[in-house]
Amino acid sequence: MLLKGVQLLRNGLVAPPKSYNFRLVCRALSVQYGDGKALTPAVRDYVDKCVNLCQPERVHICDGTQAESKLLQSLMLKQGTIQPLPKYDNCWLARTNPADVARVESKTFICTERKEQTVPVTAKGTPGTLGNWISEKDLQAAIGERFPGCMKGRTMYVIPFSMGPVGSPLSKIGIEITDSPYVVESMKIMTRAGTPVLQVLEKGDGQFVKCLHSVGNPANGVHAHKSWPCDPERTIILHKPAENEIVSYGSGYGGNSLLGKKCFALRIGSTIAKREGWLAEHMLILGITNPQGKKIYVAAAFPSACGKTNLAMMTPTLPGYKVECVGDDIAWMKFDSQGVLRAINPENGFFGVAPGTSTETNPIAMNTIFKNTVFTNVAGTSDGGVYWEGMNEAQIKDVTVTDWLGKLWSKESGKPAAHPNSRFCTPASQCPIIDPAWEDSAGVPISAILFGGRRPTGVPLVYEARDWEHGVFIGAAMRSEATAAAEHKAKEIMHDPFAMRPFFGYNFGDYLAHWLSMEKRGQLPKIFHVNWFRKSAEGKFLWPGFGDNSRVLDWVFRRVQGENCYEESPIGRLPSKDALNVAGLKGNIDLKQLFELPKEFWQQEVNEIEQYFETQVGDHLPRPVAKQLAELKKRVANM
Ligand code: GTP
Ligand code: SPV
Ligand code: MN
Repeated sequence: MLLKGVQLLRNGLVAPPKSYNFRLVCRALSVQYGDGKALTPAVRDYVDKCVNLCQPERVHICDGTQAESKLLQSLMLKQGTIQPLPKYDNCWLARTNPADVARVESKTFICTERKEQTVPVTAKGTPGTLGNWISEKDLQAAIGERFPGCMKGRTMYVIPFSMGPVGSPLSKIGIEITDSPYVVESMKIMTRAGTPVLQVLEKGDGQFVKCLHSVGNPANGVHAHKSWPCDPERTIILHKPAENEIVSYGSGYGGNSLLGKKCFALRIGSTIAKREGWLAEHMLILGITNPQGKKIYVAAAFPSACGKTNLAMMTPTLPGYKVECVGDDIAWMKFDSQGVLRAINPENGFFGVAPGTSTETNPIAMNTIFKNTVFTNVAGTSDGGVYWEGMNEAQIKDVTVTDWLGKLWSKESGKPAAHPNSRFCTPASQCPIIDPAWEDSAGVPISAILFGGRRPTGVPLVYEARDWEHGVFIGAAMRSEATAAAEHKAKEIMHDPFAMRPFFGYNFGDYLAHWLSMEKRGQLPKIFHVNWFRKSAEGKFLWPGFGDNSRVLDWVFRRVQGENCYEESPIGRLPSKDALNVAGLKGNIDLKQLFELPKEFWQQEVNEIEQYFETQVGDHLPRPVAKQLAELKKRVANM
């Protein structure tokens, strides 16, 4: 297909016409910042193709320095994208277009030759919910309708970045091309970005993931919101795993635009992991030391806005315990030559949910985020600070508050001051409990994996899988209340297998088979399911959560050490009587209600899972997972 001077070739999303010559463009185009010569030939070629397609006025090759940050901050100040927060040190507040506030799952696509490489074949008449497939032809058309000339008159930024420590054998490199200085500054926090990455590319195999991003052309008049250009109606996020390529258009927000995160580390990452025999997961990683001084590492998959950041930085209420943070959102895990499952956090920062973060719930986050941080869609205060729901209200006693929409706010309005998906973007290295091994290129050994979600009824505080196969089934059967992290209706209980529903890079059935295949690779961590969110009939949380979740980690720890502190139940292993350490727990905690397994609920749950597997996964469901469901069904019938 020929698109206004740009030919999009089959073996890549973005390719120039055959007659195209890089040196010609270089002469015509001013490299406004950075050193074009530092680019490897393959990177230059990619930049060149993007220049040809997007037709920017200038190119800025990011070096990752502080001087560069100063420059971009003053540019964003001038454009009104950010405002300073003088109450803190080098902190900024960005307010987005209210139409661009979260990930858009319905506009996120994976392109493979055959549809079932991306998604399972669903039952007749059932729309799939495990990802969206797009054909090559439609993908080319989508790019052709959006990208030609989209950066006219503006600057194209080239961000070399590493997921994982620069130069580590487990790390992978990406090049993100964007027209958003906000994305540049955020990527410099969330990844290791800048010139050193180019040096590694030069010395290594030269492989990188191609990431093209544009907010769209403000000159087209589609941007009502001057300081936050975006094109919400035409937003689209495209992935081509076979080419290690990502193209994202129209949104500047989070996972839509910081392409190292969900697009690369999870969607493309999971396809690379499948090929290479490892796992790329939506998981936090933490280290926990018990009162005897023994330390283990735990990974946990909870859906978006369901408590990963909080658990990863937890301050245990149980005396003698210490938690240290390796990562809060993504884990790359691989068995080493000794058969030990080792995990690295490919990220360099936290893009964490602001509302609910306070000195009571997450003091460690509060001690991390008030320097070198970009806040997005939180409220601002007249003393140059920030505010959100759940933060100590004493903060706003003598000041006026401007809400995330830029309007003067009062509590009486009944509206939230901060958007429920407002976030802080902050360097991981600033976390006071960052684990000493968080940048260890060998990764940390994982002894336990937790799955969890927001389950207001029926699901106990914690239970343990009977074995690996049962654990894989538990991951596959995960459900959780929808949150503001994506465009779904809040409160609806949705299936979110492995907390990966929005992030699978390939067919979920094949993903399950891949997880099952880990069984022969090495020593398997124990698998658990946790639920901090069970509610009483009055709608109150039954469990205090946060630091008291250390009581659940204590049980997990003891189970990992082989302590016989469990009893069997139809759904899995529960803490035996008195095995959960509740000493010193404040308030009246109704443990009976917290662990109750109502037969009717579990019958419905089993039917729902059965229905889901049948209609959504169909023939792609591996037999061992179907067998696990059948066995659970039998046990529940005999409850
Ligand atoms: P993503 O960054 O979207 O992947 O989310 P996340 O899983 O890191 O979620 P996060 O830890 O930021 O938690 C989101 C919300 O859940 C916040 O408002 C927290 O206050 C709340 N939360 C976290 N842990 C608990 C808990 O143990 N109990 C209760 N009741 N709420 C919690
Ligand atoms: C999530 O939604 O799981 C996030 C935030 O971690 S975002 O990066 O926007 O995807
Ligand atoms: Mn996440």
